[in-house]
Formats: sequence, structure tokens, C-alpha cells
Amino acid sequence: MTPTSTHALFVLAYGTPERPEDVEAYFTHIRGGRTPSAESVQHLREKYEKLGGRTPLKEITEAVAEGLRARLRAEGRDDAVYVGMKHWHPYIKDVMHRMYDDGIRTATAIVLAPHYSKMSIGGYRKYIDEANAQLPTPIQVDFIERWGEHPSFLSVMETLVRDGLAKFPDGDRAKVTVVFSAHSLPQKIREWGDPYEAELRASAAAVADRVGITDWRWAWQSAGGTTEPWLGPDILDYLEELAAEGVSHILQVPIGFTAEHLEVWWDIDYEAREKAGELGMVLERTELPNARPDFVEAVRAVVGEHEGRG
Ligand code: FEC
Repeated sequence: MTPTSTHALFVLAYGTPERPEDVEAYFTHIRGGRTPSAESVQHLREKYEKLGGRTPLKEITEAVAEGLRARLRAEGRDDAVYVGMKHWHPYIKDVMHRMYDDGIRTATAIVLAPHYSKMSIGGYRKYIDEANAQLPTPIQVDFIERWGEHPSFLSVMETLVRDGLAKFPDGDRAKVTVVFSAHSLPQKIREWGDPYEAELRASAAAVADRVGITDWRWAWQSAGGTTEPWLGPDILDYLEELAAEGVSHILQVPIGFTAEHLEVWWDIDYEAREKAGELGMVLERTELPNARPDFVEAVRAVVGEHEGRG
């Protein structure tokens, strides 16, 4: 359906391969066009296969978009809502061509990852700029760079942490150590003065404060397989440190992600949980915001405030 408004909301996420045969092309795109080794492709394909062949990232992103559509309609607005992916179909570039053909001339773009890094969020922006360079007239995109400290997001995370703590039996709750985590990035981002680490820790501190947790911890997860140094400690190593400290119960809060996908299902639910078990610890994780109504409301609030400022 062609929208009547020339303004759209553009909802962005990472992208996920749909079939095992997509994995090589997907991984190559993530690596900026450099083909990964056959071994690393096979290793990645096996991860997806062990998780049932695919992850729900695309469906969750579409559900958030559908929630936003309904929310906007309820407000009497007829903005179209489009979904674009960074590393797989529907690619940002293809969607922007469609938006242009549909008559869209201005858009507010939000990445469903709240914390800014030039390497992460900056990459989405780059794909938007590249797509715009191919259009007859660029779509004027108002790009939201960060929203990790927005009260509505913090409130969703507060609820998820409280619910996460409630997963432990009453008698164990006082023993729980809360460990926040996010996707690691190469340490070179520090040389750029990149705000990623500070933004993540500020979000974590604000959520901990709302819940009343004073002793919370931080670890990184999902570091890539390149030879350069990545931000640490990695969660798997950090679990060993925690075990040595005598910690027995852990609630992991992957605050850098908003949806369930490979990096949550594999790196936390499989690897970290297994490692914790080997160390004699109990590890639970918080649910992800996914397409929860309060999360859709939070995204709407962030977008609304941003548009109000524009
Ligand atoms: O469910 C799925 O299929 C997709 C899961 C997925 C999400 C995700 C989010 C982020 N990544 C970030 C940074 C990097 C950097 C590299 C990198 C590599 C991968 C690989 C897979 C992958 N990422 Fe990802 N990421 C997801 C999946 N990511 C698969 C390739 C195998 C591997 O290295 O593990 C390294 C690139 C390189 O080698 O040159 C850097 C960041 C996020 C969170 C922000 C966002 O969601 O956009 C940062 C979801």
C-alpha cells in the first residue's frame, strides 16, 4: 500500500541469515565484503543449525514495526513504518529505494540498539548515506544516534531486571550478582574517543540504581574472531573470576541488545550457561525487550521526542 504521508519511520536492525546456504554471504557482508575462511563459515553455520537453523531477529523487528504502526494509527498519524537490515535482506539500500518509489521524502531512523559506536551505529548511518547517494533526490533522514539513557528504555530494563531476579528462589535472591553485558568491539575504538563503553555503563548504572543494586558488574560478550585485541573481560573469562570470588548465582543482563538472536541464544544461553554450570554456578538471564508493548512504547517515545526537537 502506498502511504499518503511523505514522512516515514525507518526501523533498523542487524539482519540474520534465513537459511544455512545464506551464511557465507551474510558473514561476507558483515566483514565488509572480505570472504571468511571456509572453516569459519562452517563454524558459524553449525551454530545456526544447533539453534534450529535460524534466529527470530527479523520477525521480532517486524513485530516492533507493527506495534509502532498501530501506535501511530492510534495517534491519528499515517506515517509508514519500514524495516531495514544492516547485513541481510531487507537491506537498508533496497528499502530506501522502495521508500523513495513510495513517495517518502523524509524519515526518522532508529536502530534497535540503543548505544552509539562509530563502528556499530555509525555503520547503519553509512549504509543510509550510501543509499541516498543513489537516489534521484536524497530522502532527508533524521537519524537517532543514541537512546540508551532514555527513561522509557530504562524503565523497560528495570522491569526486566526485577523479573530476572524473580527467577531465583526467594532463598537465593540475596546471593545473586547482576552482570550487565554488551557486544564487544575492537579496543581501537578507545583511540577514537568512541562513546560506546561510557554509554553502555551509564545505562547499566541507571538501571541498577532504579532496581537498588549497588554491586553490579560488567563483562563483554560475542567478541569477533579477528587477531586484534577486543574489549574485555569476556563473559566466559569473567565467570571464572566471579567463581573465584565465591559468587554462586548470576543474573546476566545483555543491555546492549534489544532482541533475541544468535549472540544471546548462543553466547549466553548456550556458552555462558554451560560455563557457569561447569564452575558450579547458576546463571539466569533477563528476557529481552523483543516486541513487548512497553518497549514499543519506549521506541515511540524516543522517536516522538526526537521529532519534537527537529
Ligand atoms: O541472530 C542473528 O543471526 C544475528 C545476530 C547478530 C547481532 C549482532 C549485533 C552486533 N554485532 C556487532 C559487532 C560485530 C563486529 C563483528 C561482528 C560479527 C558478527 C558475526 C555474526 C554476528 N556478528 Fe555482530 N551481531 C550478530 C551476528 N559483529 C554471525 C560473524 C561471526 C563472528 O565474528 O562472530 C566482527 C566483524 C569482522 O569480523 O570484521 C565488530 C555489534 C552488535 C550490536 C549492535 C547491533 O545490533 O547492530 C556492535 C544482533
